[in-house]
Amino acid sequence: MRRLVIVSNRVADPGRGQASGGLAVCIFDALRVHGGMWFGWNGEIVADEAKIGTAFVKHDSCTLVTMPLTERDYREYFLGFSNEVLWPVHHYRLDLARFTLEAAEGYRRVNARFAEKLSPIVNRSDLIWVHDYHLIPLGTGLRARGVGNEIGFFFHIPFPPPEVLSATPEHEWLMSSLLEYDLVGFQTRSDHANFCRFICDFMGGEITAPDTLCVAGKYLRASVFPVGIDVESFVAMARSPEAEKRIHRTRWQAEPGLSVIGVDRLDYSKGLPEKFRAFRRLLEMYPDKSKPASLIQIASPTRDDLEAYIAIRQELETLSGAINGQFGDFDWTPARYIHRAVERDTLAALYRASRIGLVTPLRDGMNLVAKEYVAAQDDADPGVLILSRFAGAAEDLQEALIVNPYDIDEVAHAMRRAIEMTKEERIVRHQALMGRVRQHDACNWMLSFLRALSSCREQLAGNVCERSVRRRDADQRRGSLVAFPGHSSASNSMGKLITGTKFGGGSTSLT
Ligand code: GDG
Repeated sequence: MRRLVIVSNRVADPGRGQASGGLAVCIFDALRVHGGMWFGWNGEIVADEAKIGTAFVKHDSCTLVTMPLTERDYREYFLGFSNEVLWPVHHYRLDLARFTLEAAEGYRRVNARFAEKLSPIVNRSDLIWVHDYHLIPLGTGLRARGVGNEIGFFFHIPFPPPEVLSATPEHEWLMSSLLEYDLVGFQTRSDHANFCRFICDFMGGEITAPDTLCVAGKYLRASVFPVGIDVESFVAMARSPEAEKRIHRTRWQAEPGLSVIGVDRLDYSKGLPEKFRAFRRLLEMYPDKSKPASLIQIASPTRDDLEAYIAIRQELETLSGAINGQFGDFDWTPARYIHRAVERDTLAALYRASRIGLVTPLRDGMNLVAKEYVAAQDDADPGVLILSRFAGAAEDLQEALIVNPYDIDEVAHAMRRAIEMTKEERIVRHQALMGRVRQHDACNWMLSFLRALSSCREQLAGNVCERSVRRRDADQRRGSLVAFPGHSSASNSMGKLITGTKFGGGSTSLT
């Protein structure tokens, strides 16, 4: 089996088992299945750039290779360009984007350092998979250091329409760095369509075959790979004896009415204030202070050094306080807002104990919480998923109650409908949703991406591509003539690089 090298901004420690954040969750799931190496930041800050070294830790089937950042890197690369420029722009929030030259420079610097530290430990047969917006130019840095391997890139976040994206200073440079990857993956068809439109309308490129794009003589593949969850382990977690006990406790202590669960990082993209307002509207819809439902909102802390995140926290605290002040009673706290991360098995139990899963982001790449809520339900008496049409998950999970999260009345009415929905209708919807969650699970996501990545060069074999010539030159500079991993001299028509070597049994083990 060819080794998989996953690169992401942050490497989480699998031993700690409490990953809040979709990227960490799905990379755990991918590495559990495949094994390999995971390279990235260890979450630590050091004072001096000279002290940055890489540490190797073996963990079951995977090796974690990590390094720290400096305070300046954290400020400029992580908070600055990644989270005050790319994150808001990709979530259609141009009003929140803050661009500075220092941040852009920090982003380039840290990406170059990732390339410098990673390139010497890459084997020629490795498949390299780079994750998310922090590392868009990493492919360019690796190519410049002679890495000729197949490299894929996956956007966990939305890819906005070109008219929005082009508000990012540096967008031309960023977009042309994507051309150094063999494969670029997206969560949804609409993200993919936005990307193709950017390539064709703003960069003068063309679509030469399904999922194949050409810009100025460079070819790349771009496809849709919807992220999923490890369904079976989530189902097992939600049905474990510990979960049963917790569900029992939760129900026994339950506030009047049904419970509604929300689980989101405390991020402005997740639509939390709108969700609270919709919940307040629901309470207003019921006469005589009857108590139709209670909301539990887990809002795990994230990026809380940034102004926009401090503001949303304050807004939520005010809103939940106002709802409880207006509607609460001696025996009832209608909105419980928990601003900390909770254990994963607790989440599973809370999902299962809740009649409504309320997932209403204003914009989201996919949203794993929607899939986890479905997987946790009791097949014989399932709850109802209410899902924002602006979550990537809505492209697939059409049997949820699909809502516009900006429309407070519509979301409140969907909650009312869910409260009143018959068990028969809930079961029919749940069965369909569960089928879709199983169909696009974590394993499927990973394997379909890796299969596409390992066959990219065969797919592009007929195209004369300037990139392959540059790779050949880079390989020659490294003093060796190598075939692209997994291809014999006879089958490698891309770069016409001749050896008889086959690495690691080729790509077949991934298929
Ligand atoms: C990004 C994209 C895309 C949340 N709170 C706690 C906790 N979580 C877990 C959830 C879920 C994950 O974190 C959140 O994933 P999402 O997909 O909902 O959202 P993002 O973090 O924004 O993820 C997103 C994803 O990447 C994958 O590609 O779907 O669109 O934005 O698994 O359960 N986990 C624990 N405690 C918490 O308090 N243990």
